[in-house]
Order: sequence, then structure tokens, then C-alpha cells
Amino acid sequence: QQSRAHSVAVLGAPFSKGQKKRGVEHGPKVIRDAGLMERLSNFDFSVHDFGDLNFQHLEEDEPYMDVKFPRTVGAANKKLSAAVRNAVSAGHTLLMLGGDHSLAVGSVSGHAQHSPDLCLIWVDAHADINTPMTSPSGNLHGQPVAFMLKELQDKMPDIPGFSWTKPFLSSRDLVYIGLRDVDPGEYQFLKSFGIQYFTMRDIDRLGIQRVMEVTFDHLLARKQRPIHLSFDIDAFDPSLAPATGTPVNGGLTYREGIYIAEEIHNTGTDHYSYGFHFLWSFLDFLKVFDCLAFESNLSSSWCAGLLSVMDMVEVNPDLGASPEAVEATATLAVDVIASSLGQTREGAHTSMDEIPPGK
Ligand code: B3U
Ligand code: MN
Ligand code: MN
Repeated sequence: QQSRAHSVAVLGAPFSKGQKKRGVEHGPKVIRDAGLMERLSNFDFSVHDFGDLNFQHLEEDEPYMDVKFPRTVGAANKKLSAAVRNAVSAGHTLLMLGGDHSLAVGSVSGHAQHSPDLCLIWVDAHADINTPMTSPSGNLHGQPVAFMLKELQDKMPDIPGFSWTKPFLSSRDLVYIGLRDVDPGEYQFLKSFGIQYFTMRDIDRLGIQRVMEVTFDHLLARKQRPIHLSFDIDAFDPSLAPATGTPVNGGLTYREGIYIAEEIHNTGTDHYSYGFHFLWSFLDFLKVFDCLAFESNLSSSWCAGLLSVMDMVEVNPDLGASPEAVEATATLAVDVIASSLGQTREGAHTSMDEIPPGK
């Protein structure tokens, strides 16, 4: 066995108080049951299962304005944030299994504490950028991005449970893919901050290949930087991912979702030239060179790329119409994870020194 140059850590976050439907706290279990660890063991990196976090349910947690369970959600995210920061600081690429999407507050903020220059790719039917004032539901899983953006600082009230976090992300460091259910307040924010986003209509018009090209031009052309991928399974069409809390018709096809994941894995190698009109900084160039040298010297096709943390959220086994529907949704999540970490459709993602002889 050759030395493993990189490691992926898996962390479960069984949490559901960012919305009102029960079951999404079992997301980590069904994703694991769909064969996650076995799939990851096929790669040339080491895998560490950090298990599941333990979240407290607070008894006294009155709504703040319309916001449900603010202290419970705040405390869970504070805990997750520290765990993500530690894992990334220890050199792991982290896979966070949700749980509902309110967990992105902790996941992205913890990542940003170690990597302040990260960029965020948000794959979702929803923009999740409501503030307590614009939220139609009061559900915090529709609001995580609002906690992150510096531009929204003066639009966010002091929500109990969240005093530990401060906005850390600029709206230019965020790209949305897959949107098709955006609330009026959210649309205002997307437009007034000039956020780069691709709705399903944009994917229809441009094709997913062009969408990913523009995404990376926008985020990476000036500078190679760590990517945080926050993947809400409801980005997929409900025919593919039925077991989720707020399905919206007209979502990503299987191939579009896998292509997004593959392209994110391919970042940081010369498979991609992000707007080559930009001169890369010398350091960034060295980083990429390092990566290519690693590929050829170790005869391994695996390269870390720029993906640093990935969230896979909103898989809810209680909402599938049948066991088959739940399993299909969870298997889809595993497929996206595997592709984000280097599984390719052309095969050869593990090294083989020699072709086995015929006789
Ligand atoms: N935008 C709506 C609905 C929603 C957001 N995220 C999900 N659903 N999964 C809201 O409640 O903020
Ligand atoms: Mn979401
Ligand atoms: Mn969603």
C-alpha cells in the first residue's frame, strides 16, 4: 500500500431544529447505511470517521420574533463550528453529514476560522439567505447565509444563541447553483449585493458545463483558494431525491449534479484554466505544481483539488414514500460525495501498477 498523502474526515451532525419536520436528524445514519465508508475506502486517501456530534435540545427556547428554536440552533452550530475548525486545522478534508441546512452556519464559520480566504459554492433549490425579517417560515434552515454575509450585518438582529458568530464572508465569494424557489426578500439581497447565482433556468440556457466554468472564473480566477461546498440534496429533482423536507419540481438531473461534483474535484489541477487572462501568484502556482508533481511521482491519479469542506444536508428518511425512495436519496448523496472526492466516470481512480497478464 502506498503512503496516503491526504485524509478525509467524516463528521455526522444529527440535527433538525432548523426546520419543523422530524427525521432529518437521521440523515447521517442513512447516508452511512447507503455505503458511504465503503465507497470512500476505494480511494487513495485515508478516511477518518469522527462519528456523530451530540446536540443538546434546550427546554427553554422561546421563538425570537418568528424564529424557531434560536438557542438550540445557535448552540448546535457553535459546537459544529469548533469541530469543523479542528478537523480542518488538523489537515483533513472534512465531510459534514446533516442534518438540516441551518448547520451551514457552524460548518462554514468553523472552516472560515482556519481558512479566512475560502469561497462558498451553495447547491440548493433555495437561497437560504432570509433574515428573521424576510423569512416566510421562521425556519433557520432558510437563513444560514444571512449569518455569514458581511453585507447583511446591519440587517441581522441579535438572535439569542448566535452571539458567538460574526459575519465573515463577502457576497462576491459565494455562488449559488440550482435555485428555483427564492423568496421576495431573498431576491432583493441577491440582486442588491450582485451575488453570482445560477437558477435552474440558467442551467437550461447555458448548460451545466458553462455554469461551472463561470463559477470558477468568478471564484478562482484571481486566486486559488479553499472551496466550501454546501450541497442541499433538494437541489436535485424530487424524482431523484424524494426524501427531503422541501422538494421543488424541476431540479438538477443526476448528470448535472455529478458534473458539478466532478468539476469541484478537478479544481486546483491544470485540468482547468480559470480565466487564464489572470496571472496566478507565484505561491498559488507552486501549490498547483505541487499537486501535479504528486500525481506523476506517486502514480496516483488522486489529487486533493481545492475542496476543503463539504456539507451534505437535508436528507430526511422519514419523508420518503417507501424504503426504496429513502435509499435512492441516500445513495444519490453518496454518489455526489464520491464524485466530489475524485470518483470519475472514466474509471481509474485507484492506481494499478501493471495491467494483469492474460495468462
Ligand atoms: N425559503 C423558504 C423555504 C425553504 C428554505 N430552505 C428550505 N426551504 N429548505 C424559507 O423557509 O426560508
Ligand atoms: Mn438549503
Ligand atoms: Mn433547499
